[in-house]
Amino acid sequence: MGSVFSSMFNRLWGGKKEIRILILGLDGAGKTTILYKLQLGEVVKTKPTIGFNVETLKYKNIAINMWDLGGQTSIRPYWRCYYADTAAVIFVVDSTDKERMVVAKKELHTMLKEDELSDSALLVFANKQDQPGAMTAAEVSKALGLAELKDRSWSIVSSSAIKGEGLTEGLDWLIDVIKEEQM
Ligand SMILES: Nc1nc2c(ncn2[C@@H]2O[C@H](COP(=O)(O)OP(=O)(O)O)[C@@H](O)[C@H]2O)c(=O)[nH]1
Ligand SMILES: [Mg+2]
Repeated sequence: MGSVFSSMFNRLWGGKKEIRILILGLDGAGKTTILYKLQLGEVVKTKPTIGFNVETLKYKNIAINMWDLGGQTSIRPYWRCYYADTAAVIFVVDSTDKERMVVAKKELHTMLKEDELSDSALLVFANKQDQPGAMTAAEVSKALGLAELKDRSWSIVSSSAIKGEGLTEGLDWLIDVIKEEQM
């Protein structure tokens, strides 16, 4: 699995520019599981003074930052430190968490309003598809209001982070979009 992802990400390597990717979503969505599944190197957990946990991974010229969205509107301004030059946002959703789908939608749309994220591509993982009763990607897409997004490259992909399913498909799409925007 690790070599699959490193060879995928190697396609982004040519440019001199640093490429920044954010992985975001509510707590429990499966973000950390995905980041570890990528096996691109060591994941480092830091706690900025303000008190939210940021997990980071550097792979060649690619910087991946990740944290939990939701609650705590007071710390939201500090997230901006991580938004600059973000090529792509990966938004992870627990497809079984129907109650919090409305919160996920709100967090997603609030975040995408940030100026610095206006050009970022968006990949949504409709995660935990291995679980019974999981909403389908189409249902998650509707619940998140993805069709309302204007002027943005986006895609939603069904995944099971635990089984490692769907991750390659989603990231393949994302890497192609970033590649195109770099040229
Ligand atoms: N069944 C199932 N469980 C998952 C999946 N992805 C993550 N989990 C589990 O969901 C819980 C939260 O995952 P985690 O990666 O810590 O979520 P995070 O808070 O978004 O970083 C953990 O117990 C994971 O093992 C998945 O695709 N399927
Ligand atoms: Mg986590």
